[in-house]
Amino acid sequence: MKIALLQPAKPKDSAPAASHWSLCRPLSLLFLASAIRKSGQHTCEIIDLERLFALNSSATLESILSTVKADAFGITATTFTRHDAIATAKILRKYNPSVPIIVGGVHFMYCASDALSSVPEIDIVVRGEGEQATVELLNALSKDGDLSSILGISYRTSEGDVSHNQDSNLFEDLDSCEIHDFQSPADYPEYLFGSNEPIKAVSIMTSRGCPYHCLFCAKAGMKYRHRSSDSVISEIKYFQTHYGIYAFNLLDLTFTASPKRSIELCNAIIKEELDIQWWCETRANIPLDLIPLMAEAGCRHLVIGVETGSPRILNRIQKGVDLGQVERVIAESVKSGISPTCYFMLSHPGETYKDAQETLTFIRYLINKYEVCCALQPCMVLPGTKIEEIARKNGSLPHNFSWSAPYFEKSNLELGQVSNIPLFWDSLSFNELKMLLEEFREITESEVEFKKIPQKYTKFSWSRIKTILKKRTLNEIANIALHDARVFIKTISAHRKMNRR
Ligand code: B12
Ligand code: SF4
Repeated sequence: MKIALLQPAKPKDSAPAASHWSLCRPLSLLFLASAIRKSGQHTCEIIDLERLFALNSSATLESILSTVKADAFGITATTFTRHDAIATAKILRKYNPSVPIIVGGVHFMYCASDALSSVPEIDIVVRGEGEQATVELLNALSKDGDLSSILGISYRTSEGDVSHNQDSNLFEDLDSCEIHDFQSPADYPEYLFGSNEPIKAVSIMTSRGCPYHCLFCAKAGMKYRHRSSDSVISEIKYFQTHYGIYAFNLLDLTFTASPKRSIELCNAIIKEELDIQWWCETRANIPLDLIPLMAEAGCRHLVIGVETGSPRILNRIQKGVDLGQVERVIAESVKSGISPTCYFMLSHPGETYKDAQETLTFIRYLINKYEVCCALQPCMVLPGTKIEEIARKNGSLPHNFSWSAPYFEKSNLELGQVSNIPLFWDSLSFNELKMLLEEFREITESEVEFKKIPQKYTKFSWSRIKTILKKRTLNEIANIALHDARVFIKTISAHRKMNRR
């Protein structure tokens, strides 16, 4: 059986920020493709509509989809792309009335009933990780069509009722997913996240899940599992040898969720002298001595979810860290040559204007003292989160809110947010949020411009220079030298500007 796996295009009315999001290979579909290939019984084709539209903005969804032929369709979606996923399903059904349409991904996994009862074109929802369920679905659809024993799916029965099978187990054998040879990274303009310079990069995942329970997070509390160091190293080497890529965005939910494993992987990267640069997301409660090791293994940028500068709110949202830990991780990162970015949010449950002011004060302090980059945005409501539960109770979401119904909130755009995901409202008003975000922009515009100094060029260790000399051609070394000289001059002039102020 052949399945066409589709990633929807991104909505056209996105916030300005969305235009900067880089295209990256659709990892979720690549994992499914790898499982299908491994089954040896079925085939698949990946259609990345986001990429196709980025290449050709005058194409229409209908013109692309009308020619796609398969025995089943699988569509992935985030909450941001849910409406485009639904539009995709409708067009596919129009041209293929009897071909089953399966949906999955972080959006649909938490609102299967909603999707099946509101969108007749969706036949099956895969509620969890899709590797096993997709293969089992293809097996069943190619035989008698009996779906009753497939774990982790919801579907419409022949009587038209929605039926939910039991949850599936999480996928454990992460080393078995070989996705590196699907879709060339050369087709994706992906760069190292957090870097001021466009450094060609590719996204990889070294683990899945996160043991923490942040109220707003769509993947909170999902069991943590990781790949072996050998498997990660061999994927890195594959991209180095086949594509000359030396920079990697590690898309793990929390790269440091298991410090023991992070230490193991960093040591393996150092031992192999891979000479890579990488970006990852972490939390403030990691052992401080892990940070210099990560730097030695090539970590250049990391994101820390700080969320708020108010100790009261930090406690209330059960982040499990304090502001002292945040500051220590930042200080250690900067000292080690890693540039940290701190993510903050406004409009947490119970957050007052005074709490929000504390967030701005903390941001100003971090920028002044450590020259860190900070991002601030209002809290969004995502399906399956604790925040969704609270939003339905406090009226922030109407009680009959459906994730499948059209949703366009123009005022979100005024706050720099995507227009199709509801924001969480509690104590802060729209005008207060707007003022706070304006104040944040003023802080960052005046401070960051002069203070964001590329740490990696000020901290060139001798061992790194030796590794580069060993690995690169003369031409590449000359390019690196030119590039560094340019950044050095920029840095000096930024310092001079700062001193004049
Ligand atoms: C890379 C990334 C981005 C990139 C690019 C994403 C892109 N091109 O789509 C950028 C930086 C642009 C980005 C932006 C945003 N992101 Co983002 N991002 C991620 C990240 C780190 C990795 C996504 C990924 O590849 N996951 C790996 C795959 C394997 O997981 P998966 O998608 O769940 O797939 C499995 C199952 O769901 C299932 N499955 C998936 N699809 C399908 C389809 C079928 C047919 C089947 C059967 C099964 C199935 O099988 C898969 C394998 O087991 C995730 C966090 C994470 N680690 O997952 C956040 C995440 C996806 N982002 C998130 C958010 C909130 C955003 C933003 C809204 C941020 C913002 N505040 O503006 C924007 C929206 C952009 C968007 N396109 O949706 C949330 C999504 C929540 C939600 N309900 O949608 C996540 C989960 C982070 C989080 N912890 O909450 N993001
Ligand atoms: S630490 Fe990050 S990934 Fe884990 S639950 Fe919190 S926000 Fe989600």
